[in-house]
Amino acid sequence: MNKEFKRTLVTSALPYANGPVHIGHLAGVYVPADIYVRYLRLKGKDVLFIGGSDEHGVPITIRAKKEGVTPQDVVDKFHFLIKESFEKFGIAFDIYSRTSSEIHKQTASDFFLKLYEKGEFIEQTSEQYYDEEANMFLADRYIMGECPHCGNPNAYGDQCEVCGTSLSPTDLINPKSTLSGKAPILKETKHWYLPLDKHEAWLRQWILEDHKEWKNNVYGQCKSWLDMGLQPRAVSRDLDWGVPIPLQGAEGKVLYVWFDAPIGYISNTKELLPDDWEKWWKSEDTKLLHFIGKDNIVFHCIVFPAMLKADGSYILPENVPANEFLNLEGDKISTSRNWAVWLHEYLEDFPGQQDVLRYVLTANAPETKDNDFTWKDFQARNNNELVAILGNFINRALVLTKNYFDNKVPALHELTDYDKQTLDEFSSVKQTLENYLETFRFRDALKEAMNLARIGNKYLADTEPWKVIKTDRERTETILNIALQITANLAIAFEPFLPFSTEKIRQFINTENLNWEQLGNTDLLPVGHQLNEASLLFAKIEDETIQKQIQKLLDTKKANELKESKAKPQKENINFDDFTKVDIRVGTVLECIKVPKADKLLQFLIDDGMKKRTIISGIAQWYKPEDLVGKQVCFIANLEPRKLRGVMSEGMILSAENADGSLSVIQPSAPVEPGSQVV
Ligand code: B3M
Ligand code: ZN
Repeated sequence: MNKEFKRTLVTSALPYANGPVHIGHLAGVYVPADIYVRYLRLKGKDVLFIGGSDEHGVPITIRAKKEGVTPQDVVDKFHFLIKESFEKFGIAFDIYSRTSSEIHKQTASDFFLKLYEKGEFIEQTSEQYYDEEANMFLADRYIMGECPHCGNPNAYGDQCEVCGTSLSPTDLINPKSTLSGKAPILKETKHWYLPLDKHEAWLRQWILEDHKEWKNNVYGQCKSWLDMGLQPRAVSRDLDWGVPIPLQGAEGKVLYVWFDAPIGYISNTKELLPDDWEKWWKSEDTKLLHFIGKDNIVFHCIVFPAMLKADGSYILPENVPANEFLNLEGDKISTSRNWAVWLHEYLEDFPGQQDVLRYVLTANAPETKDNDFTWKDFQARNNNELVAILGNFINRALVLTKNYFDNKVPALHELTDYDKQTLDEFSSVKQTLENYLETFRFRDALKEAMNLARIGNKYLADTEPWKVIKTDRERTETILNIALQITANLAIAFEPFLPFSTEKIRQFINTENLNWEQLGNTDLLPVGHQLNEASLLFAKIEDETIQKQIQKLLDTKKANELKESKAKPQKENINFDDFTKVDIRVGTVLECIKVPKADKLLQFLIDDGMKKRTIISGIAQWYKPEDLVGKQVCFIANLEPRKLRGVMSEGMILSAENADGSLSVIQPSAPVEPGSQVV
């Protein structure tokens, strides 16, 4: 498809305002989108870059409940944190708004209504779990129970996190509502469905035939969805957080978050351009591009296009350059396990070094497969590439010009073959870079830009102006003129990737207006042009700094292991005789009091079938004295009596110890005679 477009509308996935953003977000979506947009702007193209927070959905309501605040409180907190992180990393949105805005609610509501009125939905009644105590239908995430595949007792209604199987709530054995802890009942509820099956034929043609140029990972995923056959998808939910369904009798129902979120791209455009938004969404000469991560492919390539088509007045995306995932030090990035490099923390730990992260994430972007971020690689790329090649070259060119020529661009004299050869290498750079950028191959584009700096670095190393100056001033002038032209080219070539550093370079060379078309020109800076004072662009990152970051991750890993360790290593084997030496029995608790001046100890009086015995137990942190009175407990009857806090304790009550150290007393599953032996 080599259609000419008048304008480009770039959207980037709306991150859930349910937590801060991390390097995975940046590498997968926002840096690539930003590179593309900056490139188009530098070319003088008409482009709009839309971002925003996705503020609906069940995880946000769960977080709110857990923290005892409203969902709006949750999204307020994270929306602004996320927005700030993006700003600080130079992600140059034209607007970064949010789906809890009025204009969004109105837009999404109208969108639904139009489809409803056109008869684009089907209505279906089904049975869903309902919590009678909380008086509400339960979203899948609000139901827990036993996984039918692996027996994990804490599987969620949509997925078992132990074996990874996708579930539906009715698959769970012994389902329980996480709101009340009670077993939910099945109750009828009505929902609206987008019949994707009816859209299958044109989607097949549009993607599989007309868009063979889409990235392999995207095309492949779409093909496998289409080959499996599309099913109707519910676009409503029983929930009290979201965009209300604008129909009578639909009280307590909202739009499904994946229905309203992509409409957020439209509402945010409308918010920015209230009078002019339509040409961006409805005109055939607009090129619409969605930058997303791989988990969002089906929504952007199949569901949202079907919604747009059902409306009938919108254009469809021209491409969806989705990326794969970035891992961190070999493990999947995970918000809940705190396995991430958070952008707001990076900004604190590496102030002013946003471009370093942008560089590393682009050089190592997960464009065609999942990739790994490691701190060692981060350090190496900074020290060996940004500092040693790009920074070093520019610094030498500028410092030498200052020292020898009073910070003015020196004259160009006769060129040697080597000079010509060096300048020649510039002539094809623009085209090569464009080819990569236009096809979303940002890693290759960055490599090409770095190659320019390599050429410059090598040129100075080979020509050695610091030696030549001693004998040949004219020749030195030529060398540094060429080095400065290369510098100006680098300011253009790197602008999409390293906006902060290129701004500095432009400042050093005292040239504000550079545009993409000038790339490859070797007369960008006129002879005599006054330069400014330069400073270092990049600083070496020391081992110590990297070690600190690695240690931070090791600490996280340790904390997670502690949380997740289900079992301590097994003790050495014993024989049966050893076992029978231990006399474990069941007794009934008659009385229980706190041991004075001992926070951890409870004193029990136990009916052991023969007599009343006193046992001291260190479980006061987890049980109140009255909790266990009348209950049965297991205890070791033949443990040597010993005095604790002045009281003789005749045995030991058995408890199970959780990974966090908390204790839970062992009890028989049905009442037994006091004194019964545990065998
Ligand atoms: N919030 C999911 C995600 O962040 C979702 C994207 C919406 S894009 C319209 O992965
Ligand atoms: Zn399972």
